[in-house]
Amino acid sequence: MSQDFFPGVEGRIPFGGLRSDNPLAYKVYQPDRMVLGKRMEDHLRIAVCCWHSFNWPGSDVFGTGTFDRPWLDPRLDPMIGARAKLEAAFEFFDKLGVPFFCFHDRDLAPEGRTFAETASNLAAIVEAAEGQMARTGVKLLWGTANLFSHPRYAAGAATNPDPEVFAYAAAQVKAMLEATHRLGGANYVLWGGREGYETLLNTDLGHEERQFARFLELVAEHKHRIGFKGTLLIEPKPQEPTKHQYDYDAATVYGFLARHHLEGEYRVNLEANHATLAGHSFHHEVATAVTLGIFGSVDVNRGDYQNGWDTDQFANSVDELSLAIYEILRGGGLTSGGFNFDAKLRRQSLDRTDLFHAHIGGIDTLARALLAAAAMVEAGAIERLREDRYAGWAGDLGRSILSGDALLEVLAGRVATGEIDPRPRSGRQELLENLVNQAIWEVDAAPDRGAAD
Ligand code: XUL
Ligand code: CO
Repeated sequence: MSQDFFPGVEGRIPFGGLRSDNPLAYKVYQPDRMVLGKRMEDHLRIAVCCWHSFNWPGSDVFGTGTFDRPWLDPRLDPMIGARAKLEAAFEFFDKLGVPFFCFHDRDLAPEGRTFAETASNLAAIVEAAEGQMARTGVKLLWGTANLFSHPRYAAGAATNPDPEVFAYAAAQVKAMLEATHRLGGANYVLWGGREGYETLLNTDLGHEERQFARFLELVAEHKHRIGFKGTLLIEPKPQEPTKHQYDYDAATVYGFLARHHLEGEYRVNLEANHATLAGHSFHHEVATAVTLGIFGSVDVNRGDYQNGWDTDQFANSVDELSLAIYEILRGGGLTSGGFNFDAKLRRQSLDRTDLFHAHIGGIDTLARALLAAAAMVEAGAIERLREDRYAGWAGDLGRSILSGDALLEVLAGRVATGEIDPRPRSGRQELLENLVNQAIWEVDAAPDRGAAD
């Protein structure tokens, strides 16, 4: 396998600007550009994921892999393949110029014949990754354990009816949490793809809930035991592969965490198309998580509005992402989280450079959405209209209701005398929608607005 897996791209992807005719240049993304007093790179904290981009051959339920990923050849010694994959992945991260990557244990280190062999494979790859990280300066946004591909997890990992599977999953998460800690990961993610049910006829919902809560308690306990300072994140998804997943959406996850007194230990990693599958907009999911105090990180991608499954396409809508980023900025911005491209190429995107085109487009979309969201924050008009809508709550009546002084009897008395006689007011939705478009168009017209001096 070649030393240089992406010879079609020489060196770092440059910034070309909006008029650039170089398809392998950023049109908007400039890591050092200042936006609201912070570097663009620090606002977005972009990551590439290893699973779709390096460990998926381009297969679908009807067909085999189509991509040129020589390290996935089953005739190859799995560890030789794993090392070649790691090198190609770091060459890609470095040329793309992103600060972070993310991986599942099994994306980079193959499962062995025994747990001990698997653990030693992971340890060897973690050591190699450490070297690549030192060489390139690319950091780990988060690690996670694959608790869904192996047949042992067909009926769930933490929520499996067999406690031995629970124990096996616990051992796997312990190893990956420690690997993430060793690599200085900023977060650790738990996505429960098989934590749910296929049929209620064979499922003890209450028992599985207790198991799941216990699993999360044990992971949090181990995090503190080893001194891992990163954030634990749960990634909500309503279904697929399981018919129903317990971590349905941000609100469901919050309810579960609060019921088990775990809301101080976990936040959420929100994925754009998981929101769509749950019947929400991504804007809704981000706003809900920020409001509940559990917003953590983002898996950025998009679905297809005609398909009911997780198409994991690269994000390309500034309109949609600018609203989500607006909520993130209102909430104070990202802390340990980032924007991870949990997105995959289409099966016909066969050229090695297609992986660059996909990420460049997604990153520019994020950058543009950030500029639009920053313009909304700076103009302040949307926030002022929202505040004005609730202004009554700062008055005597509003305060007495919320403080608990005004009982129903008191309120009813004031209404009965005619002292309280509310008049409906406009919600100004169309005006607000125009202000959002104005911010987006303003960035179109003056792309350097907010740029560093
Ligand atoms: C699956 C998904 C996962 C998680 C990590 O839909 O999003 O890739 O992000 O396990
Ligand atoms: Co994801």
